Amino acid sequence: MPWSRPSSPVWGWAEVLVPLLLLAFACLNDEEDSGSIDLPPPCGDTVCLAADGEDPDTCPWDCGFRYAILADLGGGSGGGTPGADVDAVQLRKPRAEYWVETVAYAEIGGPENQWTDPSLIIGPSDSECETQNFVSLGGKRSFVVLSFGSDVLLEVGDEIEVFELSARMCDNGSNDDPWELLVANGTDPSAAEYVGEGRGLGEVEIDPW
Ligand SMILES: [Ca+2]
Ligand SMILES: [Ca+2]
Ligand SMILES: [Ca+2]
Repeated sequence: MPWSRPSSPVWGWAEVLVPLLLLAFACLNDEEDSGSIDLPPPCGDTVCLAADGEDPDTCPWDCGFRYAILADLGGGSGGGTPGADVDAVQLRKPRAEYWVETVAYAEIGGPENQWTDPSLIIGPSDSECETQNFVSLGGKRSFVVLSFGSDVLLEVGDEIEVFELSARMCDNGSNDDPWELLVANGTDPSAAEYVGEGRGLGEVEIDPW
C-alpha cells in the first residue's frame, strides 16, 4: 500500500492558512510600495464601518488620515507672492512632532507667482522671515496635499501649526493671509474632512466634535 499523507485536521487547516497568510503579507507589502496618491483608508473598510448607533459620518475620524490639505482662502492678489505664503507645517502629537515629509499633490495659482515650488514647504521652518524657502499658494482654489511620513496618521487630538509668513510670525510687513486645513486619505479636497482655519501663523486641532 503506497504511503499517503495523514489526513489529520491540522494538515487541512495548514494547507488553507499558510497560503492565505503569505497572500495577506504580500498585499501589505504592495500597499507600502504603491506610492502616496489616493490610498484607501488606513485601517481598511471593515474597521471603518460604523458601530451600532454610531453616526457613519464620524466614523472616518476613528481611523486617522494620511494627508493634511492646506487650502488658500485669500483673494489671490499679491503679484509675485499671491495668497498664503507657507514656509512650513508642523504636526504635533502628544509625544512626537513631525514636519512635512512629502507633498503628495499641489495646485498652485497666480500668473505672476514667483514662489510656486511646493517642495519648499518640506521640513522645519527655514525661511527666517526672509524672502526665501516658502511657497505662495496663489489664492482661492489653490492647495497642497501634505504627508508627514508614510507611517504617520493624522488623528483626533493632534495639532497642526501653519507657518505662514505674516505679521504674526515676522516683523517685516508680511500679510496675515487666510487658509483652511482639511484631512483626507486622497488628494481631492472636495472629498476631505474640514478641520479648521486660520490667518497668518496659526494652529488648528483635529477635533470633529
Ligand atoms: Ca502672499
Ligand atoms: Ca520652508
Ligand atoms: Ca503672508
